[in-house]
Amino acid sequence: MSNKILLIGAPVDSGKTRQGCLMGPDAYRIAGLGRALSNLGHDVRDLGNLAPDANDLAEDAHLFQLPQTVGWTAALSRAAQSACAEGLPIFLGGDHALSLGTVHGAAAHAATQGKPLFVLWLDAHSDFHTPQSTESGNLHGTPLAYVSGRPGFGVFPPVPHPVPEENLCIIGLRSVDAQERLVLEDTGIRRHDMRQIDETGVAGLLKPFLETVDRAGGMLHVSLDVDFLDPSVAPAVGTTVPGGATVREAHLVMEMLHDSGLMTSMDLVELNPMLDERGRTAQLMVDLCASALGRRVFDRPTPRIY
Ligand code: 6HN
Ligand code: MN
Ligand code: MN
Ligand code: MN
Repeated sequence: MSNKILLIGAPVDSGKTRQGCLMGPDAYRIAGLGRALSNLGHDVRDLGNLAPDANDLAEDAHLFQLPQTVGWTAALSRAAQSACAEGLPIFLGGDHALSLGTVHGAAAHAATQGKPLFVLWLDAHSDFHTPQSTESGNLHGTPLAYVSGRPGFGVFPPVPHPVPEENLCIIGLRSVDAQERLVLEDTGIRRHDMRQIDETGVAGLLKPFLETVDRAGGMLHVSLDVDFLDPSVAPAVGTTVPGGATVREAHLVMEMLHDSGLMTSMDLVELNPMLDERGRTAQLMVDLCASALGRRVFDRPTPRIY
C-alpha cells in the first residue's frame, strides 16, 4: 500500500524553556527520513517548515511563551486540516506543544469526513495539564487536555471538535504529575504505564485499541514523543525518564500500526538535536517512522544503512 506522504517541518520551541527542538525538522531530513519513506514506495513531498501565526497577545507571567504557542496552534491546525485532506502528513517537530495544533486540525478534518478521530500518544508523560494546573508553565505538557476539550485554555483557538476521552490511548507512562493523575483517573482515557508493558507486552495493549479504531471506522493520529523511548537508546530529549520503551518495543508498535492500515497522520516530537549523540536519536526516530510506513525485515533482506 503506497501513500502520499507530506513531510511538514514544525520547528516549535515555545513549549518549554530548554531550547533546541527547532533544529528537529532538519535533523530528520539529514538523517534521511524522506529517502527512507520513498524507498518504501511512497510518494513523499517535503513541504518545508511552517511558521507560527502572528498575534498581539500579552505574555503570561506563569506560562512560558504563551503568545508564540497560540500562534503555532492556529498555524498548525490549518496545516493539519488541509494536509489530512491531501495525504498522510508527518509533522517533524518541534516540541510537543505542536500537537495542540496538529490534533486540533486532524479532528477538524475527521469531522468533515463524518469519521471519529482517535489519538495514540506514545510518551513517558501524560501531557494532560491545563494552563492552570501546570507547575512548570511549559505548555508542551498540555496538548492532550486541550484536544480533549478540557476548560481553561482561554486565549487558544476554541475546540469545536474535542476528541472523546474514549478515543485516546496513552502508552509508555512513567512520569505523571499529581494534578494530572487526579484528573486522568476520572476519565475514560486508556492509559498504560511501563509496568503494563512489562506485564502484558506492548502488543497486548495496542491491539485492543487498534481494533476499536477499526470497528469505529475511525481516523488515527499518532503522536510519538522521543521520551517514550528509554534514554539509553534515545538521549536527545530534554525530559528523559529512565525505564522507557526498548528499540524493539517501539518498532513493534510501529509495525502493528502499519499492518493495521489505520494511521492517517503522525507527529514526531521533542527531538532536541543539541542533546543527541552522533545523530543516533534522530536516526532511530527515522527508522521507527519507516517501520510505521511499511519497512519490514522480509521485504528487505539487506537492511539499508543510512
Ligand atoms: N512532554 N509534566 C511535566 C510538566 O512540565 O508539565 C513534563 C511535561 C513533558 C511534556 O512530554 O511533551
Ligand atoms: Mn509529550
Ligand atoms: Mn514526554
Ligand atoms: Mn508538571
